[in-house]
Amino acid sequence: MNPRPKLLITRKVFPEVIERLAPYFDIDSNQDDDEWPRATLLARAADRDALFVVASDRVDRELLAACPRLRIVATGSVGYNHIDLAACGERGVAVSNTPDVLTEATADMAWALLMATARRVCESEHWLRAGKWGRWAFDQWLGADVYGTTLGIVGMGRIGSAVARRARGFEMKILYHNRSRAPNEAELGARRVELDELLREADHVVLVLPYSAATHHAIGARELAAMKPTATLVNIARGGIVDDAALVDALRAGRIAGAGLDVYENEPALHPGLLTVPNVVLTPHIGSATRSSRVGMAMLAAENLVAFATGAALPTPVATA
Ligand code: 8YV
Repeated sequence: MNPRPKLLITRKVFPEVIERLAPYFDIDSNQDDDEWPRATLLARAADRDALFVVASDRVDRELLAACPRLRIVATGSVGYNHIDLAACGERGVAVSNTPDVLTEATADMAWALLMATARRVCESEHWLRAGKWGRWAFDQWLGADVYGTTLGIVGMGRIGSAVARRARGFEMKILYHNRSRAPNEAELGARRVELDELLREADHVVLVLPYSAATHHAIGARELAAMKPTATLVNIARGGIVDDAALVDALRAGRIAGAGLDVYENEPALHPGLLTVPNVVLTPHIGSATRSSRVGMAMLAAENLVAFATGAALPTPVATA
């Protein structure tokens, strides 16, 4: 009988996920969730046939060269910008991701950030906690309207569409920018426009596009200057899509009203300016962080690995060629 393939799980996962994988793999895993230096990752991965990684694990040529037996990389994320697909393709390494299972939770989070930013929920809460609430006033903590305003969605994939669906309840005009036309645009009541028009017209801009070299700093000083001074910006996609330094400048100068951010250029490190500007809501990359969504992601990564081990088709492959 062939020995079981060797699997490395780089982060702590749910017990049921280990149980699902255990019959099929010889497992080495980081269930203490230690922070591995790069050299540890390379060393622990070196003799593995399969890797279960997350978005902070860079799968590049260096790692692939260190893992000559590697045949599959299953990432517990929908985003796969941390994986060099061309290099995986050249080496015959399959790649899978975790679409769908996190769509609704992540769309909910976009709305949590949009609402909190528009209505200054965090800013006013900090003020209240600091004991500064002496009396009520007509012009206290005035925020931006959401109901009936214009929403601009940049990136109209699964999550973008889920954000748009929610916007219908707020009777918003929906503009979107995407490489291709969304097949469900009529159903969503959304109109495809160029990025500049979206930035000019939208009262609230939500970024839901994948990160790549082409989308690096897609929102920089020029784009922020094109937005309405009353507008808000939400990023639940990836750090690097927004030029964080330019955003800090824009927030400080009042070129936009506020921002809600779940992702950052060098996370978990933050641009220091973000911690000093008041009109920004900051969350630590929790877009998919509901139990059902995170268990769903880890389980889907596991199902891809089980399919690999049993010679079945991967349920959610990422094209590597
Ligand atoms: C993950 C994400 O929590 O799926 C993604 O692409 O950004 C998040 O849902 C994170 O990437 C962990 O791998």
